Amino acid sequence: MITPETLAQFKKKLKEQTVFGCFVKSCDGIFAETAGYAGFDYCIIDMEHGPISTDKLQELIRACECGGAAAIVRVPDISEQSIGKPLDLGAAGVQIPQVSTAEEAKKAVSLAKFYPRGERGVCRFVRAARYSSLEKREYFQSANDALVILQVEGVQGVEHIEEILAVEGIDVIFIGPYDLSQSLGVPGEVEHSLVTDTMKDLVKKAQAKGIAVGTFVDSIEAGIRWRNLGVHYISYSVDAGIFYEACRGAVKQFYA
Ligand code: 3PY
Ligand code: MG
Repeated sequence: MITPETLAQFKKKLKEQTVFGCFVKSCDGIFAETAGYAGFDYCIIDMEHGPISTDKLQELIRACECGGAAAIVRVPDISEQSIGKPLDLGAAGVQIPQVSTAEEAKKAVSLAKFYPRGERGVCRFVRAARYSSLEKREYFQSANDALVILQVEGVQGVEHIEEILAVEGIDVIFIGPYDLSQSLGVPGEVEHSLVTDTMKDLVKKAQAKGIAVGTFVDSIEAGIRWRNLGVHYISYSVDAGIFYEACRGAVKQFYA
């Protein structure tokens, strides 16, 4: 389990500088564990896109903890089961896709927090509560510190950004550039000025409210560029993509 101290350190870094991580789609813990040994601050275990199931999720969260990366779980939707289960299994935070309105943002936060900040389903015989061995009050308090990361990645979300930013309990507004590019009518063109100008505007608005911004990048150059523009949660590529690039580079040199 991530300790309250490690989680607090992660949040401090997120506030003051930039944390870097990668997406994990592999069902085996090897990639998530290795990403931590390499120095990534977090992994996003992706249950929105890819084959990861709940029983694999437990192993992947443990692998993140072994390697030292915070285990963030991207859930498939805004529902009690999708948001509550990863937190019960000990995830450091949840990342929720396609948030378009303040109502959706409030619902997402509420499902991730216990009373008085929300209405997350209660069971203390779960891994996050060390199967009941954690003192009850301590569990309810520390559980509410888990990160809540909301993805704004469509025109509707962009239009409602001020109301979304006003919702209590959001740690990061994550801009999904691929879904945003589709929503803006330029699918896949994440470097199109329509996309990057919209993203820059969102970064400014979130910064004005003191909320960290995150994004996905599939190149190191883009990661550095967004970092320099004040994005504090940079999610670089995907385990399989990073592995592919490394293999491809080797093969190209061998056959050169
Ligand atoms: C997007 O680009 O839409 C994302 O969700 C990044 O993973
Ligand atoms: Mg997306």
